[in-house]
Amino acid sequence: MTILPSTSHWGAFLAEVDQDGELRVRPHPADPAPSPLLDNLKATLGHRSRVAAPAVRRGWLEHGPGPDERRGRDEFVEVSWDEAFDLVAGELQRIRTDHGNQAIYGGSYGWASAGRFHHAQSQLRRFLNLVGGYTAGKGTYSFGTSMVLLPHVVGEAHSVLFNGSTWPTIVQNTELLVAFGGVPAKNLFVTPGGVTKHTMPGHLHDLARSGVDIALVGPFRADLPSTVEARWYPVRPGTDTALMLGLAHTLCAEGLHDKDFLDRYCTGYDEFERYLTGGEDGVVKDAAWAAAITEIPAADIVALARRMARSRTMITVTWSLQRTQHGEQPVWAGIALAAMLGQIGLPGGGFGHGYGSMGDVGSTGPDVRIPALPQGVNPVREFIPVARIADMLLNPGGQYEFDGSTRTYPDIRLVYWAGGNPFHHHQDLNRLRTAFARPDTVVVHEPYWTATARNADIVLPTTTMVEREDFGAGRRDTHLIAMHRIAPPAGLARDDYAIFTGLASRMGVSAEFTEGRTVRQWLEHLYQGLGDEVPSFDDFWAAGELVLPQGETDRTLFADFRSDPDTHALPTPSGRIEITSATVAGFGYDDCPSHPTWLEPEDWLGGPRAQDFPLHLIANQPSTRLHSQLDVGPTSQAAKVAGREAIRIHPADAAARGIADGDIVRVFNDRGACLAGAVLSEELRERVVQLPTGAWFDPVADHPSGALCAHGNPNVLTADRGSSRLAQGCTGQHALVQVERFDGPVPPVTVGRRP
Ligand SMILES: Nc1nc2c(c(=O)[nH]1)N[C@H]1C(S)=C(S)[C@@H](COP(=O)(O)OP(=O)(O)OC[C@H]3O[C@@H](n4cnc5c(=O)[nH]c(N)nc54)[C@H](O)[C@@H]3O)O[C@H]1N2
Ligand SMILES: Nc1nc2c(c(=O)[nH]1)N[C@H]1C(S)=C(S)[C@@H](COP(=O)(O)OP(=O)(O)OC[C@H]3O[C@@H](n4cnc5c(=O)[nH]c(N)nc54)[C@H](O)[C@@H]3O)O[C@H]1N2
Ligand SMILES: [Mo]
Repeated sequence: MTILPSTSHWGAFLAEVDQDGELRVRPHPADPAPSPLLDNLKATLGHRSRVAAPAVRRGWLEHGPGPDERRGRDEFVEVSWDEAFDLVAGELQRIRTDHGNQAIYGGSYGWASAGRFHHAQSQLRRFLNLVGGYTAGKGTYSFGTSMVLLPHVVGEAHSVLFNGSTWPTIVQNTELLVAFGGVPAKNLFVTPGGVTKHTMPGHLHDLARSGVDIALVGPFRADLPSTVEARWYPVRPGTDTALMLGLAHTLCAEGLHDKDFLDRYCTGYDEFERYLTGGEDGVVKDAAWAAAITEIPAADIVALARRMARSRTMITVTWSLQRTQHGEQPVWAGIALAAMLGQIGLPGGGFGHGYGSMGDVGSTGPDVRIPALPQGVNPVREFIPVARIADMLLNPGGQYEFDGSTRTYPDIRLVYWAGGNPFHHHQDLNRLRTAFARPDTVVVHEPYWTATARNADIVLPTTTMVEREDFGAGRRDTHLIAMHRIAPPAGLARDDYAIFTGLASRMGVSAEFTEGRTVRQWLEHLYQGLGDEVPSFDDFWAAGELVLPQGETDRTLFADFRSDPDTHALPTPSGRIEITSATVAGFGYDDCPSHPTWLEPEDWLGGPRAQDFPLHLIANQPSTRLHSQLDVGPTSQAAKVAGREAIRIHPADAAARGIADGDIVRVFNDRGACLAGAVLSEELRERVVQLPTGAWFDPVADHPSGALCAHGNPNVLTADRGSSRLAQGCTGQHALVQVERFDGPVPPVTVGRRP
């Protein structure tokens, strides 16, 4: 047995298959803080949730394509690869001829696996582009709202998201870190594409010892490691904007705002000030006003504002805050507040977005450009904002607004998914099931019988990253890792590349798709994109890794802008930070007005819905896995309570409901219900519960209490609505719910094995 290198989104590793056929995994030797998620990889090989052979839904096989309510409820019939290829190629051909390529939805959002060549979405798009294209999905679930908003406010998004002050700069220069959403350590093991050295735990350790004063703003104390001392402001979820406005009003009322900075570097502060002081709507947004909304005492708000004005202050906002209804506002208000402090562009001061959301935010080192599989050009221009998938399927021809334009949903006949799990990532899963009944055909490539595979017509089993050859690295990685094949493919699984090669040959584009290359030849070809200075591919492959050139980069867009706002004008219409945006004002959206504004969401504790559903659910990222990936793995399973996903609930809220630690509870609202295992925790503020995403959706048919997920997927509870007409971003982070002890006969969780 040889131990071989590979990498994952949560870390590089070495692995071998032992005598019992089990995968043994150990972290990369250079990793100072390996991720506990590595253990989940043990569930990869031969797990009973693997898709063993191509499978076709019986109803589709017998009656042919068409809308079908039984999708997701039917049984599957295994077929040969040849039959599967004939069916998929024939159906693609039919759709193209009868409806045109825009009737194919190839957005296929999702994280798939690390590895530059076998990146499932790139493979899918390369293939679809060669056969006439597809309707695309624009943006991300991660920061889709900020991606649309930030260009209006500061001209572009990338610099804000990925090129802010580095952690060492913050540790050295920042005096006060005001962290909206904290710096959740659990998230920092993950970087898309791979990560060799986890440096964040070290940075957090340095932060703890640095004496930086920290204000943790958020409903969940665990969003900052307990080893990092902080003052906790347990704000009501979804009200951060009101808190920021209260802070801004205090700065303004006490003359603590930096008028020179606002004059020289910003536009539209006066309108914003008029709004703060009540000139716009008669409501003064002072600390007392903010206190009533946020439940943070007014005196604390005033004191915090004064402290912010006195210190080198970094305001950070996690991405979770924009994954909510009106999620544009906390990001825009955070920037306005930082502008009032006049520290944007100073080392360790200003505004940061996503510190604590991803392993590479605030990381040092250059952005490495690792070669990727060319996708070609999509001849179809049609797209949707990615999180509008169910709306699109349910309303063909329907109109909606997006970033200043009115658009029409295309009529989708075929949905093609490879490398994502919409029955993990999308909101209101009961609605999504209805939406998935609409197209003629759903094709899914998956290694596992996820809920998305179960809701397909044709499921094509794919290899996992340990069953094929590739190479991978993250955006700011230190190493390019040779991903060796560690085990043979499970069952009849094939690489996404092999599957598309089979389809391409049936559709007459095989030479264009493969360019005549084997997998190994593709790897060699892509590797050449690194230039002449690197060792030969064979040497790289034998060594198992390549150390990437590193350099310190802490020169931010805003530092240049600060040095000279004319030479380095921002790419906004005014060249300045737009605290008020004439462009956004021109769109006339009441759900995203011209400047940062407090807008009540539907799901918040201060609104009328809270009478029926009095607990605020935080549906955040799981600490025990990446999204839904390897939910059947040991790290993920070890944290389940009574076989269900764990829901954290404050002891007072639990006591009021007769719930004890370890009880199975039913979490519900008017959209759906799921079971979960109660964990009592004082780390939450009262009236907040936390149930992370990622438990594989396991709907119980005909349960007396209505649609019920036996396993604990919070997306049965979240609302399927865009952030606003501006960004139409995902709003899955929040939902109002009720929780009760579940005393009925407990339905088993069955999603972890083949259907
Ligand atoms: N309520 C709520 N919902 C959310 C969020 C939230 O905060 N709250 N967050 C959102 C965010 S930020 C994100 S990014 C999304 C994540 O949503 P997704 O990215 O869709 O979630 P994953 O579980 O990573 O799905 C990846 C799927 O690809 C499969 N896969 C892995 N490797 C391969 C491969 O090589 N080939 C193929 N064909 N398949 C492969 C995996 O088995 C898995 O099923 O969730 C979103 N959903
Ligand atoms: N272990 C692990 N790490 C991950 C991922 C994973 O699945 N697992 N996913 C990765 C991906 S794709 C992404 S996009 C990032 C996402 O990064 P984020 O979106 O930042 O992560 P979340 O965990 O969803 O949310 C962070 C914290 O925000 C807090 N929060 C929620 N609502 C509010 C609010 O209204 N106000 C305040 N002040 N705080 C609030 C929650 O308590 C939560 O723990 O994480 C990445 N990292
Ligand atoms: Mo994400």
